[in-house]
Amino acid sequence: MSRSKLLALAIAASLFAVAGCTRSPSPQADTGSSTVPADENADAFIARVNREMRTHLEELSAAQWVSSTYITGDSELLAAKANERWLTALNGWIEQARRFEGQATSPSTARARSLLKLMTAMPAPRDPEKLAELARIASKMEGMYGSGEYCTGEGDAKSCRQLGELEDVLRTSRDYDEQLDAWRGWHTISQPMRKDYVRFVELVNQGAKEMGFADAGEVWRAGYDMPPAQIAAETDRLWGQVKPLYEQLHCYTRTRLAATYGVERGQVGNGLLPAHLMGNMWQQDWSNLWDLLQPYQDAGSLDITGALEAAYRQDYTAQLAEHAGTPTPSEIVGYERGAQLESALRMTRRAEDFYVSLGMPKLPASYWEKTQFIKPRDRDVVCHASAWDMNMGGNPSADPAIGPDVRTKMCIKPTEEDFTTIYHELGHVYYYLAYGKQPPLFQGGANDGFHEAIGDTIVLAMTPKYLASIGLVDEQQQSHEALINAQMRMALAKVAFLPFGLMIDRWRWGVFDGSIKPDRYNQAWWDLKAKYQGVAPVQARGEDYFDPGAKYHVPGNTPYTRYFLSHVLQFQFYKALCDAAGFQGPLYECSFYGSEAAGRKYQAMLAEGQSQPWQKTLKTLTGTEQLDASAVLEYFSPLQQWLEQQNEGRDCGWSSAAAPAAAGSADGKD
Ligand code: X8Z
Ligand code: ZN
Repeated sequence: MSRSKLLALAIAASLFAVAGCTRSPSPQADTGSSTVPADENADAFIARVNREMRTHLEELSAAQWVSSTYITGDSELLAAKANERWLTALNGWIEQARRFEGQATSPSTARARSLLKLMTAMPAPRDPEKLAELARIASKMEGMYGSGEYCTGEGDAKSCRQLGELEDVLRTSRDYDEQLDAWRGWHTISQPMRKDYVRFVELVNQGAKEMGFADAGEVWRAGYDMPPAQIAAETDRLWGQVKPLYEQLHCYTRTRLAATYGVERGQVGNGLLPAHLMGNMWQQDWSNLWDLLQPYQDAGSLDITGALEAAYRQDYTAQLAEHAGTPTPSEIVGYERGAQLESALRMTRRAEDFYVSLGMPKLPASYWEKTQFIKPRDRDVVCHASAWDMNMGGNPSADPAIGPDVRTKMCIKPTEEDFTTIYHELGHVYYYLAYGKQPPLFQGGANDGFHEAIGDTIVLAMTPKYLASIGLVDEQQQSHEALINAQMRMALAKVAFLPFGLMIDRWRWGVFDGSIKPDRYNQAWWDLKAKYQGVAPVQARGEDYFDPGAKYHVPGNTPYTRYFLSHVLQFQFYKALCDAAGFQGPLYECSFYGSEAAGRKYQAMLAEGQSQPWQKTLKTLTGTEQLDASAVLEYFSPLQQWLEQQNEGRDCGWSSAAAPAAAGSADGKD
């Protein structure tokens, strides 16, 4: 998880007012908070918070790492307790900071003070019992998601599948009913979360109000160095820029689905795409539909998953071949896992190589020792990919020799999606490493969208030429057909994502501000899915379901607007780095692999962390302070033209009113 995610799990309001500022131990001593010196000025206060914060976060990260990589009731309890201690300490600091309100301080101290509150994604009530309840619910929901499974059959015939296996069905099967079963199956895991989520919303809203915000959604929107209302308008503006491109992709995809499944089954209602047929549980990335959507069959293969799988199989058969005699079933499993790990390590080393080619350091040895690369066999883990900064760049106060402890946690499979996700995660890791020398309060993305965009910018530079250079695809033809294929590959990941990146927090903002009440949670979710993405379930999804909870970031309480912003910012970064690398030519052809000039510029941006308003950081890299989706449009301009030709004469667009009403019962029958 990114550090702001850690903070998201953990930040809260205060238990005690310490305005008295005595030197005697405060009543919080048992929670780990230090005493508050009576004569402490604002600078000294921030310095102390920075010291104490590092110690707290080390403990919290360790507890959360264990609970995410070894889900049990015990690890859940320990993570909740660590979270509680952290939340309490943070409350104390927020309260203590009030002493300095209205005081003139250095700009850096003023910024650090305002960040204390603004980093809060899970504001907790002051009441210690409610704070503890919130910490428990947060751990519980994350555990429920991580251990979620869909079981069918009974007795000896009972079989259970977790998310990874259900995703495999959506990725590889083109059987309508089989996909529907996998999609519906996964969405059963979140039904029991609904009650917890309702309570969670009450608690974080109370915490937000106690901090002076209208609700928890406003806390989230306040983290963008602009008035909270403005970020909503900004995201609307950006969506307006890219919506016509999305609509073209949607229209083309609908036609291909109709060709595959028939006109009746290829759409829902008036032009909506069936949720279970998009190759992805949440319809956020359509890359897995490559077999249906590839524009030209004979224009060079871009089958990255095929190449990764072939390499995996080769490892596996090589290991088997070395075995004398017939291997036992457990030896076979051992070989499979050996090959899976080898494949995951190879993919990760490949991603590291890109960063190193830009002049960035190699990953520390501890990264390779402590990372979770593949899904363990013997226990439940949260497979959702994340990057962790365990000790904020080392702990000089404990031991100056302790270096950074950065890790990733994934359940890597040899697929294109996981391959690009590794590049994404290493973007977080290189951000942690670059800003590790900043004081803890400034260790974060310039805004959270920056953190998400670092690795994805590298993914944009994974051009067919780069992929061919690392042996994942064949030498590419130089033809218009090959270009359109390459653009389509990128669009299925990047353009398809845009409305999804927007709708999740449109839902949560509404939930937090009370305009979406619990009795309409699911209805409102599918209304927004229809409105923004133009997708719908093929059977009604009543309020017995809690479909938002089947997406990690809802039970994990990770704000999502960051990903929408990232999908705009990464094109701005990409263009700037291409310029820095001296690239000339159409944007979509640029790879800055191997450019130390681009790397230096990137690294300089990363090293700033969140020490200054993001607009300033953006300007240093790109020359503008504005978020702007025109680089997205510039990049995809050949594809947009091609799609417009393909769609000519077709009735594009959709009517969201035609989504099946969410009024059905939980068994899916209307
Ligand atoms: O959650 C993630 C990363 C970890 S920050 C794997 N992403 C979003 C998602 O999976 O929903 C990356 C893209 C969007
Ligand atoms: Zn991320």
